[in-house]
Amino acid sequence: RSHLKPYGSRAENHRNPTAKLLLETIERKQSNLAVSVDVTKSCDFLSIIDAVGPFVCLVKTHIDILEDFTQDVIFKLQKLSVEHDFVIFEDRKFADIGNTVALQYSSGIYRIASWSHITNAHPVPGPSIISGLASVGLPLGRGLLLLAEMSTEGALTEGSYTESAVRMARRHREFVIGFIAQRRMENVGGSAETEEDDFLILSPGVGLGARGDGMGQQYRTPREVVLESGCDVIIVGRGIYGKDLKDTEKIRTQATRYKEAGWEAYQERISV
Ligand code: BMP
Repeated sequence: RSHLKPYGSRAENHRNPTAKLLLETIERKQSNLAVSVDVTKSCDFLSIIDAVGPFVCLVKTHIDILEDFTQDVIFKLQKLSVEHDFVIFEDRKFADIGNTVALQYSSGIYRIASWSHITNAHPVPGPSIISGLASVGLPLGRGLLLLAEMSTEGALTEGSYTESAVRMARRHREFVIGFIAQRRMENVGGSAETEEDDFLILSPGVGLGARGDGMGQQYRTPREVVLESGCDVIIVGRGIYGKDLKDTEKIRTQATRYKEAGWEAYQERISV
């Protein structure tokens, strides 16, 4: 099974350049940690990214949360991405018809496709959401994740919905590099696993402290996510920066803690 192999050796299973880049970055930095930087001020956004940069394979953004957004933020984000060697993932969760998502992805204030290596979409509109986004993202070498499952209590992303998401992804392997999900998807949707089916599983809802946030979020530990559920990347937000956004020392300590927990779980996984 592909996820029992080292990240670096899995790069060859992928034709999409962003999938290769992510796997190679994970291997190079020995980190399967992604930090989700959900803060409203550009200065906090950039200082958290600068603090966690050395410890992560990927930075996940919700760019529309920033209340003082300017193009300069993107310029600085891209600079940090090169300096610290991490992949950028704008968690936009597109969910509209092909024509609309193509415009939302390429245009507007954010022009997401121009700077974000990876973005994601809900499969709810059907395959046209993939072709719409691919018309913009593929020529730029970008990659797409489908939301096959969500981490929240009572999420509707289960059963035949998740199975259909996996089947949609299999038909668009050139652009869909994997899933936002809580477990591996190889055995979902009726097809046996092949090397081709080496989808990347990025998993949010990860925490070493509380089991929830009182607003529906549910947390599992890196060990549960990586070792027991076979996910490839742990996505951690508040578990790393908490409430004190200026305490970069603490943020670094937390990032190191999650990085080590994620990597230990992976090493145990590939050693069996
Ligand atoms: P936190 O670790 O602070 O709970 O943040 C989780 C992040 O992952 C948020 O940015 C949220 O939008 C995202 N996310 C999630 O929590 N669950 C999902 O199923 C999908 C997500 O994108």
